Amino acid sequence: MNRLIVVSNRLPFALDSTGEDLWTVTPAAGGLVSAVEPVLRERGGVWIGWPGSAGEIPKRALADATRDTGYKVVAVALSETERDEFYYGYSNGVIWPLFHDLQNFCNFEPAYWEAYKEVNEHYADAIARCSQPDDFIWVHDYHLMYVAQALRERGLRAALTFFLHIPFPPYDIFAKLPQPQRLLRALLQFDLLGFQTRRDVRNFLGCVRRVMSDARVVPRRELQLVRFEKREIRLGHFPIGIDFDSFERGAMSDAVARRSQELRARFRDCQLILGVDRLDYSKGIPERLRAFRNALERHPELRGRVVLTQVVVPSRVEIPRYHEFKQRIDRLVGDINGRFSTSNWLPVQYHFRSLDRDDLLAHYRGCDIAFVTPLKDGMNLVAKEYCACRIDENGVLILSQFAGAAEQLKTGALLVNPYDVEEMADTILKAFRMSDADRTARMKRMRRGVRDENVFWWVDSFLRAGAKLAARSAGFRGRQGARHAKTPSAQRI
Ligand code: GDG
Repeated sequence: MNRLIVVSNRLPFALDSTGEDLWTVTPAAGGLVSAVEPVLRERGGVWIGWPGSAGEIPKRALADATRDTGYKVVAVALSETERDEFYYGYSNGVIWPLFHDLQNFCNFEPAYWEAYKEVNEHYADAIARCSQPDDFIWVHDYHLMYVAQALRERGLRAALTFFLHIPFPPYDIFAKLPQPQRLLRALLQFDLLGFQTRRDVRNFLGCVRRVMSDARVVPRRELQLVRFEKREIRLGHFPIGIDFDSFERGAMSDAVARRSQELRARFRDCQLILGVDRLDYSKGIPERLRAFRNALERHPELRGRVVLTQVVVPSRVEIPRYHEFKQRIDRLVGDINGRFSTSNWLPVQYHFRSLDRDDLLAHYRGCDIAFVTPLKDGMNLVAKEYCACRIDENGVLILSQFAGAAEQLKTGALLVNPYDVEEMADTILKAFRMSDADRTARMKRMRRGVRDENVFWWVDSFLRAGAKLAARSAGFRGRQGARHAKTPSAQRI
C-alpha cells in the first residue's frame, strides 16, 4: 500500500492562544480522533487538518506539538469568518443536525453553503500541494464532502476516498437541504464512499435514485456501484472499530485497577450506571436523565441501590444551542438529586469535564451498567470501549437502537428506543436484576465482536477496497502532474 494521507476538519490536537506567542496544546475530543490517531501512529503518513484556532498558524507551536507523532502534520488555516460560517455554520448548524434527523435545529443560512465550498477548496489546495501520485488519499467526515469536487476542478484524477462518520439520513430528511443535488454531485466525485452501517448505504442510494436522475445505481452483493458522468463510484459499509487491545491492556493496568476499586468503594451496595458523551443534543442526555428519574419514581427498589455517573465532555460550547442544552442537563441533574437524594446517597454524579484516560478506563471497568442512548449516532465508540474494558466479562450495555453500534452489538446489548423514557426506565430495572450468568454470556459475545472488528480491521477493509481503485488512478494532469513526476516515491504503509 501507498503513503496514507488522512484529511479531516480537525487535527488530533487543538492549539489555544494564552498570550503573545504562547500556546497550549490539548488533545482533541471525539470519535474520529480516537479511531484514526492509533492508525496513523502505527502506519505513518500525513494528517491534514485545522488546529482549531482561527487566524494564522503558529509555526513554532505546531512544530512542538507534532514532534513525536510518528506522522507528518499539515495544518490548514481558517479565518474567524470561515470558522463561523463553515464550521459552526454549515457543518454544525446544517449538516450535523440534519444528518441526525433533527431538522428543527438547522439554520439554513445561504451564506453558509458558500463558505463551506470555499473552505473545502482550502483543504483541496493543501492536498494538491502535499500529495504524490501513489498516495492513498482518505478524506473524513461531513465537513469535507465538497473536497473531491474541488480537486477534480483542479485536474486531479487520482482515486479519492471518503468516510462518513455520522449517519446518512433517509431521503425525506435529506431533501430538506437547500442543495441536495449539489451535495450529492460533490460526493459522487469520490471513487469510494464508506459509511458506518448498511442503513446509511441504503439511505444514500435512496437519495441518489431520487435526486440524481443521470446516475445509475447497480446493486452488488459487496461494494455497491453507482455509474455517474462516465465514472464508477463504489460504496460500502465499514463499521468503525476501536483499538481493542490498547483498551483491554489499559483496563488491566495497576493504575486503572486501583482507581476502579476506589470508585466502587465510594458507592458500596450500589450498582453504578455510566453515561459518557460529548456535550451534544444528538447524544440523548436529557432523555436518559428523564429515564433515570422515571426509573426511581416507578421502581422504588432502585432507590439507594443505583448511582448514575454522567460524564459530559465540553464541546462546541460557543454555539448558543449547546450552551442552552447544557443548562437543561444541569437543571435535570439538580431536579433528580434534589428530589431523591438522602443523607448518604446522591443518585446522579455529574462531571462536566473530560476525564483523563486512566480515569475513563476506570469508569468503564468499574461501572456495572453502561447507558448509551443517542437519539441517532454514526457508530458510538463509547459502547465498544466499555465492552473492551470489561475484562471480568461482566457488565450490561443498554444501547440505543439508533446508534450504528447496535447493528454489531445487538446480540449482547439491551436495545432501547431513546425517545421512549418508560421503556428505558424499565430496561434499567432489567439490567439491575440481570443474573451474572446472563451478563457474562452477553458480554462475551459483544467482546468477541469488538475484538475481531477492531479499528485495524476497519482501516484494512477500507484500504483494501480503496487499493483496487488506486490501481486504476491516473494521477494529476498538467502542471501538478509534472511536479509530482519528479517527487521521489513516498513512504510505504
Ligand atoms: C463521531 C460520530 C462515531 C469521551 N469522553 C471522554 C473521552 N471520550 C472519547 C471516547 C470516544 C470518543 O470520545 C467519543 O466517540 P463517539 O463515537 O462516542 O462519538 P463522537 O465524538 O460523536 O464521534 C460517532 C465516531 O465519530 C467515530 O466514527 O462513532 O457516531 O458522531 O472515543 O473515549 N475521552 C477521554 N475522556 C473523556 O472524558 N479521554
